[in-house]
Amino acid sequence: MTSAGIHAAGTAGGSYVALCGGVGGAKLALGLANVLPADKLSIIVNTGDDFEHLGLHVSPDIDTVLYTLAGLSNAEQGWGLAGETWNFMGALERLGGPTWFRLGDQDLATHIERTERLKRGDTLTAVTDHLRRKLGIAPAILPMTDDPVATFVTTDAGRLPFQSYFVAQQCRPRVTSIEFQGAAAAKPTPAALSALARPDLAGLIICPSNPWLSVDPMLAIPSWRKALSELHVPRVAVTPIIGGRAIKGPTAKIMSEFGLDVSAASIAAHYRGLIDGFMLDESDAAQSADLGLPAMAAPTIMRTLDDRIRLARATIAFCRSLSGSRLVSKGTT
Ligand code: FO1
Repeated sequence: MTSAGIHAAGTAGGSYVALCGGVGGAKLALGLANVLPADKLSIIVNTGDDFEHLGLHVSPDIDTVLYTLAGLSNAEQGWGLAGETWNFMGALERLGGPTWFRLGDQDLATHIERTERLKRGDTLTAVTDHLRRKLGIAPAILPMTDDPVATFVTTDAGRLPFQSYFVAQQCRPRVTSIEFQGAAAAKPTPAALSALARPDLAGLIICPSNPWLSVDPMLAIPSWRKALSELHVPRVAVTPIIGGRAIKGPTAKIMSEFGLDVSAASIAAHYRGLIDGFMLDESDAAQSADLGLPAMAAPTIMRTLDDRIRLARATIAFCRSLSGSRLVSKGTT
């Protein structure tokens, strides 16, 4: 991120922590990285999608954030690299190997380098920081934990590991419950906790990721939920549901399978007690009044980089507008 890419206007020096999952979250993370100075943004990423595949440790949400912030991502696909080639997949297919989870030739280098470093004893945090630097990304990109956490989806087709549900079954099975194996014993990383403990922290932003699949893995880690509930700065969530539907992915489908209204209000209710403000799309502004917490309506559909920057600015401004009330309501310690 060149300094020219940073429009620091209106951030008044505070640092921000963004919680991010897959594609939708990465879009806002990119907007924030364009608006905030690099040393004022820490992006904390879900690792519940991680899995072992062909002997490689694959961290899809981390890679989506890395590639997006490096300007290398395949934007329309949402994951993987632009201009990717698939020679490895073709060669593997010829040998009868599994090709349901597609690993591009350049993408493969990420999984091999990460797996090698993890085998040498590096933490996922250290590996991710190495990859971030090599890809020329300025803000900190931090796994939510260095401990193993794996999302499993219980469906009418059985209990599926996340990638089997999401990729192999293309989210078709009906979901009855979601669990995060390992979360109860997992710990936030020291780097993530210190980002939350910074004296200049001015806000926490939950990016428009799927709450049930991409944010709940973090909230299922006891000391994560505790750390978030004890924050003395405004915590704002951005809706992934616009006009009753999700832009991408299974969020709306899972909500209806859980018997929830597919609405921004259901998202706000999901985060109740953990957020001080909720950003919804301007098309849903009418819902602002009955959310039971401060809400701001803004354009939340992000097609262009400018859309991402505009939403990032609006989210930061919303955090700052809450800072007075938040400190008063929490009292001064
Ligand atoms: N998503 C797919 O729908 N099909 C794939 O073949 C696929 C491969 C893949 C490889 C590396 C990677 O980092 C992500 C990949 N994804 C693929 C996306 C992955 O399923 C993510 O977990 C989702 O983006 C949800 O976060």
